[in-house]
Amino acid sequence: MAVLGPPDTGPLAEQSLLSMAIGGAESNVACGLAGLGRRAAWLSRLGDDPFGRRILAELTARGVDVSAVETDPDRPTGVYFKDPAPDPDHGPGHTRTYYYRGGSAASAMGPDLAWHPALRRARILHLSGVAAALSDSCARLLETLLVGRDGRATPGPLVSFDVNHRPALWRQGGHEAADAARSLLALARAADIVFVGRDEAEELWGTARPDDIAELLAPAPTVVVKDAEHGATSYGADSAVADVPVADVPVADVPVATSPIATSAAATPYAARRRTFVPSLPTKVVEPVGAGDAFAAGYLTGVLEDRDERSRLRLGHLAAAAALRTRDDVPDMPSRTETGRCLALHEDEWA
Ligand code: KDG
Repeated sequence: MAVLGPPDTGPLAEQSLLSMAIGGAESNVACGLAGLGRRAAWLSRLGDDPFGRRILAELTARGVDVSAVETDPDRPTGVYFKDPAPDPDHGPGHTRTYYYRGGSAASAMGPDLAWHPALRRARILHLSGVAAALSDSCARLLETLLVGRDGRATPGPLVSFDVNHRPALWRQGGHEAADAARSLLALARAADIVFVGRDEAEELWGTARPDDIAELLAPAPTVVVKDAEHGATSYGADSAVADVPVADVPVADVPVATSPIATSAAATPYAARRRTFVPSLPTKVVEPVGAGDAFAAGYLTGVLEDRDERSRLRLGHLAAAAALRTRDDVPDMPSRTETGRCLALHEDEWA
């Protein structure tokens, strides 16, 4: 998406000049991975318009492979606006977003894309719940990629899923809160790695304790529960990527599900699994948008580099801190020297 917003913290309604940047959960993750030195590709659809051209140019400049991105001559690129004025639902410090994505090129993606050759070359396919709310066809694409997998026995990329609940998009699509809860739960349970915020799990499913969230999302082999400035807890096994074939396209932007999905997944007891907590880094927050995507990029970098769980979570926090310090959705990632220094810190020296 193109992102338009005021250059400062003034209310959107009072602005005469807006600056343009790029955003969108999946492309943000792709940029984060590329910024951390991994190979990343983004698969989506853009309009044949200046917004689409800007997105392609910026992703390319950031090192993301956009060769699989399709252009739709009949539909516009999705756009969203940021309003830094206090949000009545969330209070000060929370940027409000206004979406113009109905009928966009990306919203017309559908299940046919699940067979795109680029997806088979990837080691990790990263998907986001934002796409589930975009359209019914996008919803079916995510269902095909996640729920429609032949169990986890089918060879293919490790599938990572960030719940990314966006109530405004679900409302725009004419859905009740219960539709989002049901759909996102089924998608999350079908993933190999799930990222979810403690607050969004509470809002969606009424479950606030990280242990309970992990239990709810079983049988996903790895569940990472993020708790804002407090820290992140992961549940699962270190061997999550050991069995997947290695190829070279780590990220794809593919939309998800809107239609009702059964919620009867069998519960795997997480109590017996590895539980790792790493506190967040103290950081001056300029704007939180994009921090979750940066966290996912950092964590997945750790997975691709076969690092231990603590290092994966540390990389997530480091990348998230970079996003929190900027108003842009896509931050510059910490250098190799910086990540190396932070990974080497003793536990007492971290945070
Ligand atoms: O996670 C950050 C993204 O939310 C932002 O860049 C825009 O994808 C976006 C969305 O729909 O909220």
